[in-house]
Amino acid sequence: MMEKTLVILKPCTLQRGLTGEVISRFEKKGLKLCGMKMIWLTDEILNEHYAHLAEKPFFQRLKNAMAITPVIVCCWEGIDAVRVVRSMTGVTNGRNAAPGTIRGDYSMSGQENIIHASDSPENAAIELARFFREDEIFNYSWAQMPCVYANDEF
Ligand code: IDP
Ligand code: MG
Repeated sequence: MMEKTLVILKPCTLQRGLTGEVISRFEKKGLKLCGMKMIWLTDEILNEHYAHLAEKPFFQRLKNAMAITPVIVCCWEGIDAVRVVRSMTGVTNGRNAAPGTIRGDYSMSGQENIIHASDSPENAAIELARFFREDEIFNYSWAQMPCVYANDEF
């Protein structure tokens, strides 16, 4: 299924000058960039986005870390994009993430782990609506399409 998913380049990624590297990985994989902007995350949006972690002892520290600099939010599209991007991301703790994954290659931390990626199609839809207005997601004709996929795949 053609899907859109949310990726957030976290402040550690901006601080370390890794934004281009990370964006480049998704481009090279064959994902289509449908939206991208730099925003400063507010406490309000972080409370929503990390609601599932509100009871954790590291919750406040995590929120602080996510607002040290602006972040870059991206919308990537592809067949099974949610699963593909999650598998490129690797497990949460960078020290446990497999080499070849983004966290496995660039992170040594359980918190400072380079990107956020939506974990299900349902959450991807919710999260994209959380960070993007409708007119900030672009549907355009993509010249790479017939090279990235066989014509019976889309
Ligand atoms: P995910 O980003 O792999 O989906 P979640 O469990 O949804 O992982 O956690 C969201 C974010 O919270 C993580 O990416 C990481 O930055 C932070 N986090 C999760 N678990 C820990 C922890 O045990 N210590 C510190 N930070 C954590
Ligand atoms: Mg998560």
